[in-house]
Amino acid sequence: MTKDQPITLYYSPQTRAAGARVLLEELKVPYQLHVLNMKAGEQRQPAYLAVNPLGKVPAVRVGETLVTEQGGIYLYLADLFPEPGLAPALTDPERGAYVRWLFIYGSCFEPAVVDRYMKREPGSMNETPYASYDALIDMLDDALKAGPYLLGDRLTAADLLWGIALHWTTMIGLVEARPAFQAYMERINSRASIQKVMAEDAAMVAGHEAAAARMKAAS
Ligand SMILES: N[C@@H](CCC(=O)N[C@@H](CS)C(=O)NCC(=O)O)C(=O)O
Repeated sequence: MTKDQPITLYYSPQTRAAGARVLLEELKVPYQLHVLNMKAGEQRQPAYLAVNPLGKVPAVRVGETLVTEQGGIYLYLADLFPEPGLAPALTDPERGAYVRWLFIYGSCFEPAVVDRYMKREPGSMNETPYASYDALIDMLDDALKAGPYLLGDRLTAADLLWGIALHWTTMIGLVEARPAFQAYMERINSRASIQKVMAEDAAMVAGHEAAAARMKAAS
């Protein structure tokens, strides 16, 4: 059964893979990290391109099953390990809102913040997959003002994804830290799982920088 198979998370610290690791911590399942040093370009080497031809993390392998893309990984893992209750069941009326927020993240929020980061003109509302940045951010604000979580009282895997995403996008000024976002981020980011992953990431990054510098000096 897939559920009892070993889990490998293809990982690099302080990247989008951190959220997938936080989810595994919250699901309380054993996993191993396959760490890629992006500062040394390991994600573009053939060994990793055989896992994800896009050279992007996260990717997760559970037994024979490989999943890439943050939304896909959250959806898959939270369903595979339902015990902590981070995924409304297929028959739960809240399943629709849950899946919507997971997909809004990848289909709307990521393109919106990347457009802003690249200072790209997004085009008209009907040309843009997220309509407009303001419409998207207002929709998120409305959901979080009602709070405390995206689905109301219930914490789901979608909150881990969004809490972490708001943390890095507000930190670099791509998204304004509206009061509802601030309160939500504090709620999510104070979780022990996130604190643990952030602390271990900081140490890992320092090791990667030193290794990349040694490789450069030796070349
Ligand atoms: N669409 C992917 C994007 C993942 C992504 O952009 N990951 C970055 C790290 S934050 C990456 O792997 N970059 C390595 C590279 O492009 O060389 C997802 O949502 O999982």
